[in-house]
Amino acid sequence: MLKDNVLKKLNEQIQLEHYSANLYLAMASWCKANGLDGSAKFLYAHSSEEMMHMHKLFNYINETGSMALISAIDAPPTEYKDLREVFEKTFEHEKLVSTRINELVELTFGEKDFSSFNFLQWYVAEQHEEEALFMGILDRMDVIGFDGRGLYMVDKEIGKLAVVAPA
Ligand code: OFO
Repeated sequence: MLKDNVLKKLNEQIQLEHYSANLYLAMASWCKANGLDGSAKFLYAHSSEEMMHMHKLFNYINETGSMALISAIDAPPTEYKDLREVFEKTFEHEKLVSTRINELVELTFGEKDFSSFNFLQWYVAEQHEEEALFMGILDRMDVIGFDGRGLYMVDKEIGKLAVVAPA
């Protein structure tokens, strides 16, 4: 069984991963509505990946004999100035997720809950990859630029990064 404070924070993380999935899904919809099919494809796939992150936490909590919770999730924004803003927001959001994961790691270590500490190492590595992924997209935008066919090229490049999450 998990300690109450660890359980509370793990359940909050479930809520955040769920929000991440909805945020990226809403962004995918904005991209699709604006003719940015490559970015829509990438964000749609990334939304599925966030659902996988959520399920992983959910299963872990239940395996310990504690109860995983699904709670209310805020509606994500639906309007963006441009594609650059979409990906600036993804990067900001991933940095927030990393902060929350680090806080959880610190808590489990302090509580000597080494099973949860060990479980969370997967998320530490994942957040490193995710921050690098989104930072890389912003860098690509800077290199290609948005002049002329720039937006088309950027969108095409982002579409190539779409990875379908394992079931
Ligand atoms: Fe992209 O964040 Fe989940 O963990």
